[in-house]
Amino acid sequence: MENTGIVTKVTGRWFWVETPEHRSVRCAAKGRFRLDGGRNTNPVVVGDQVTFIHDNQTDSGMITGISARRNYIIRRSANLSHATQILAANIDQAILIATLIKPKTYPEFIDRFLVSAEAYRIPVCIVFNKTDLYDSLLLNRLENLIKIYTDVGYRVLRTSVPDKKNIDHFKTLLAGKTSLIAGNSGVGKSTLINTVEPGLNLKTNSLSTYHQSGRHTTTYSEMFRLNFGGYVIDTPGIKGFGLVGFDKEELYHFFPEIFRFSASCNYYNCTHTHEPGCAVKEAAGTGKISQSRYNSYLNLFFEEDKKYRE
Ligand SMILES: Nc1nc2c(ncn2[C@@H]2O[C@H](COP(=O)(O)OP(=O)(O)OP(=O)(O)O)[C@@H](O)[C@H]2O)c(=O)[nH]1
Ligand SMILES: [Mg+2]
Ligand SMILES: [Zn+2]
Repeated sequence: MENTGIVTKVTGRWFWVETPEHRSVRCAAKGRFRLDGGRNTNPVVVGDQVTFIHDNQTDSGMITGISARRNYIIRRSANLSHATQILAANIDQAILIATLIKPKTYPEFIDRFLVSAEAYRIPVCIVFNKTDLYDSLLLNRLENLIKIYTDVGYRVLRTSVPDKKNIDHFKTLLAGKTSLIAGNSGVGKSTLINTVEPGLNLKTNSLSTYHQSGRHTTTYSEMFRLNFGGYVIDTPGIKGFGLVGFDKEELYHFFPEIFRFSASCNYYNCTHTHEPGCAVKEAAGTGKISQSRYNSYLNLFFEEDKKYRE
């Protein structure tokens, strides 16, 4: 008998599939699959809607197919291989957890994440966590960043777990949706999820072992059902996100404010890097576009071409 379900976890050769009745079935899969109507074959990832055959004798399953993906977020490969690693598929929103200290999240990392989400039209919220650790200098920097990102149109939240700051807002954000939680290792992704859903008991980097930072506490993506509605996907800390599936001439489409100004550029094929009469460069010069966002654009634009394509 063929069943359907959502992949919640992938470990080695096992795929955990949650059925519509909320039962979790351990499944195997033979290699890669062609998505409905697609040309390429794909490995099964968290969030995939799959069909599987259930074997009553072993109470396990065999995955037989994957449905076409609504969207997905790609992790930049750790090595230079061209293989892309999909973090999760079919998500309603992505929540980027960032911290200004322990560890420091760089603006370019944030912008790279926003570009990958924009490319698949995935709504993003940026959550600045650990605000209890910020001194006046960092609080000042935080306000600047919040202004930059809210001006572009992103939703931003500042949270602190020990101070219980905005934890209720974080919970409201998650309710009823499938959310991918992403960010560098150690920013508090698993801790924040535990705070709103204590029953999950996710492993976190305890304060006493904080000095071992650099080690990932969460080692694979996993999807959890929330008892207040919705699903959350905890992911391992990431260094970067793959910019895949578009040409670099299109990059400016994924910086909403750059895209807006580009309408007034002199040349229709302006790359917004050096051209005379570039409205984007001018806006960056007068502060209408933030310098840090424009720098990220230039850095991503001049990155090696090969990183853009599969
Ligand atoms: N001071 C402070 N510490 C926090 C806060 N949130 C989380 N932490 C601490 O930060 C450390 C790392 O938290 P984790 O939840 O393991 O981080 P993670 O993002 O899941 O890390 P990986 O699983 O490695 O990607 C832990 O010691 C947490 O207790 C916060 O708001 N303030
Ligand atoms: Mg974690
Ligand atoms: Zn231009």
